[in-house]
Amino acid sequence: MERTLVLVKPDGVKKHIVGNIIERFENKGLKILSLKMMKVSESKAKEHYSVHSMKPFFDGLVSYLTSGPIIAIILEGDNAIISCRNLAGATDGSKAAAGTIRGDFSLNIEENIVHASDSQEAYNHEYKIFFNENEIMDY
Ligand code: FUP
Repeated sequence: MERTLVLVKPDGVKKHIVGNIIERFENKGLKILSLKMMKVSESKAKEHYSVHSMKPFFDGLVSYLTSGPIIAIILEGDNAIISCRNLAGATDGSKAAAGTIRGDFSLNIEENIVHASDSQEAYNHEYKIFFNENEIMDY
């Protein structure tokens, strides 16, 4: 059984599509192990996107993730990582296939509605930024 971290980013929360997004993951068969709404600090945003720290878009990415509340979710299921990546769609909303979250709700790469871990290593790095171990349900 695999786990992954999904974030509904500030634009997703502002568009009132949190329920729609969570429903897609639940319909797929993924189990919610933890879920919270939070305002991301600048230091947490920088840690989350540390792999991009040298990229020209890094500062914009950090301001975007800290621009309003997000929903952080830990999901579990067989092949959870690739399954959530497929539901999210291509990084750039203008290129993401219709039917995916980004394909349906995003027009560009800067505001692309969701984050989903892209590997086991990424998940291991990311989930600790948003959750304590005792917040992850065992059921
Ligand atoms: P993804 O894993 O699909 O979220 O995409 P990346 O890890 O490649 O990028 C992380 C975030 O950086 C994306 F959600 C959007 C942002 N980004 C840009 O703003 N410009 C770029 O050229 C590439 C990524």
